[in-house]
Amino acid sequence: MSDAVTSFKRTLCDHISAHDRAGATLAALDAVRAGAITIPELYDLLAAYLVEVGARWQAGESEVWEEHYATSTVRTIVEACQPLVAERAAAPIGRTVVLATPPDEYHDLGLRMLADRFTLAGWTAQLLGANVPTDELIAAIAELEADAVVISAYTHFHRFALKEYVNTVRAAHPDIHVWVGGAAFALEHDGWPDEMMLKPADVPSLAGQVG
Ligand code: B12
Repeated sequence: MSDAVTSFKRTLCDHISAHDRAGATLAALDAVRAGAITIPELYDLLAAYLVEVGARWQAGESEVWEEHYATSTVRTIVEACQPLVAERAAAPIGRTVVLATPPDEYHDLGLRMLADRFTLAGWTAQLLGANVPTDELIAAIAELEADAVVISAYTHFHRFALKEYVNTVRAAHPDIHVWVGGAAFALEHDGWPDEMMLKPADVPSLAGQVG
């Protein structure tokens, strides 16, 4: 991490610890506009920060509401970056990706960030968000003329449920490219083919694999 990014992270954490959502959001936007940090670097930093927040709660060092507060502030920052994402997006590459989490999976912030990485790479990224019923995902893929679908799972329970979800989507859309990811796949992907695995950092080089 460069000195500028380390210093920005300290400023950001200070604002969130002081329950200053506006200050945190302005600090993030200023850092991106000034070129101190790129949007993907900002998202990596925010994702790592939330893992730290979760660990503090698990260790009994912070309250549940503080985890919710931090998550909600991070979401505000990500949404506030939307105009900057649109400004910095590569020229359209003529590919559409639909992003969703399966039923009962409410962890969608990582997926939200991933949607912006696709936009920056020139894709049309259509984010459906969390808890999307199978039939609705199948309908959206058709209506939005998607080339690919990205599905995220956070817990192993949801990773297990994902199998049927993916199989049903593939039966309805045999030609669609499916990528899965999220924290449930962070350590290994036993039982899942390599070609379905995706790393956020690889998004800029994906277009050639689809279509
Ligand atoms: C925020 C949060 C929540 C929020 C989610 C808000 C939201 N809309 O996303 C809320 C409050 C809803 C929540 C609920 C729950 N949570 Co929670 N939550 C967290 C927390 C603090 C942070 C997660 C997060 O947003 N991380 C930041 C994002 C950006 O990271 P990410 O999702 O991993 O995404 C990164 C990559 O994985 C990747 N990525 C994501 N998706 C995809 C997809 C593809 C294809 C690719 C390539 C990459 C990719 O991109 C990101 C990096 O750029 C973690 C703590 C932790 N240690 O992680 C617990 C945590 C995940 N939660 C946990 C639990 C247990 C729950 C609950 C069951 C709690 C409860 N008893 O109700 C419920 C489950 C609700 C449900 N049915 O889904 C556990 C999971 C344990 C486990 N592994 O089984 C954790 C780890 C907390 C803990 N230490 O116990 N949670």
